[in-house]
Amino acid sequence: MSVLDSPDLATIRDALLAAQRVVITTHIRPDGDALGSEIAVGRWLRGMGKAVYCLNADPEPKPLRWLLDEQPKKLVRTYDPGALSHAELIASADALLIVDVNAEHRLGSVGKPFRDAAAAGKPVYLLDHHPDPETWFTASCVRTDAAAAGEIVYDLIAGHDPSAIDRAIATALYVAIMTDTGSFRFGSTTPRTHAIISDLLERGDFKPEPIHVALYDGKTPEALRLLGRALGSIRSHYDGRLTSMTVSQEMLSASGADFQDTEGLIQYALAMEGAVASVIFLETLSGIKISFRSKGDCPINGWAGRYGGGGHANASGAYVKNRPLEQVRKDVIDSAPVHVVAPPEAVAEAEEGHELSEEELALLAQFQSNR
Ligand SMILES: [Mn+2]
Repeated sequence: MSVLDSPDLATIRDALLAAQRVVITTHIRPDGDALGSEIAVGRWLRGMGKAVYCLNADPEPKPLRWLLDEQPKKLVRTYDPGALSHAELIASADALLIVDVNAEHRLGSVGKPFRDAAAAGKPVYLLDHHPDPETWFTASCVRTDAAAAGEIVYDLIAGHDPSAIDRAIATALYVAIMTDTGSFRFGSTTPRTHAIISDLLERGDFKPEPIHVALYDGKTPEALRLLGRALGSIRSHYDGRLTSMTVSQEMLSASGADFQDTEGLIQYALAMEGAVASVIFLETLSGIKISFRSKGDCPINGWAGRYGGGGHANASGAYVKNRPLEQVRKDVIDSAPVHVVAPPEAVAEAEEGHELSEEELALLAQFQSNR
């Protein structure tokens, strides 16, 4: 297995290898990529005798608790801004590392201490695969073509010592890459993704099935009742190219589900025949969380950007406060065409059988393959 190395990654690897005390963090509401990536780095560095801790603003979601249970005690902790011991961990670290997120506000309560540490001259490194990173880091390795931060972490570790990838690290990286690629189905999945997974399976000697069961087959009756209601809320727009789903507070309480149970629901809206993009509106107590998903060459991060959010080309999000659900819904759906509807000229010309330009042919192929 060849390692994809680069000067920016090597800089961060050298800095981590030189450090004795490292604190790692990731984004709020950490997912499989966030936790798997930081655990893999943490286990790798601890394996060399370094003092390493992951301090996250939020605890792990329930389906990932087993992964945390497999780690040494206190490798991953939920940051307590009032805890002296946590402040001391950050203060005494030689290096801080951020994975799978690139903006201070997405670090939650850990954002300020990390930013303050950077301002005070402590090295803060970034390993991430999201576009448009902030620039306050000492060094960054950002690969937007990586399907998961876990792929970059694989290169980080394998570029130093592939034999360090034991079962624990391989399992953590498998979780990172598998979850961020939607079980290897999103457009971000590449031959390299599978090559890395192949190497992880060989080195780690673990079985994928129990991981998938733990992550996806542990639904509570309440979560399945919510799924039923959410499926009933699916609407189709613009000739079916866009679908939407809505989860209100009323639906959550009527089903008895947790907000965490809304995770992954949008995939069902995107499963409708002909849909190239989907949007889900999740009513929280403090605002409307909007998630955007798309298939193929249909970037929706610009659409999320209109509502103050952002993310990947095929998976983005935004959060709107102080506006009622119905109004946000209408606004977002009304603003969809420029982002998800194919240019009408391309369709009209094709129907009339005119000669099309290269550009129009490409647009048309995209439009048709996405239907
Ligand atoms: Mn990720």
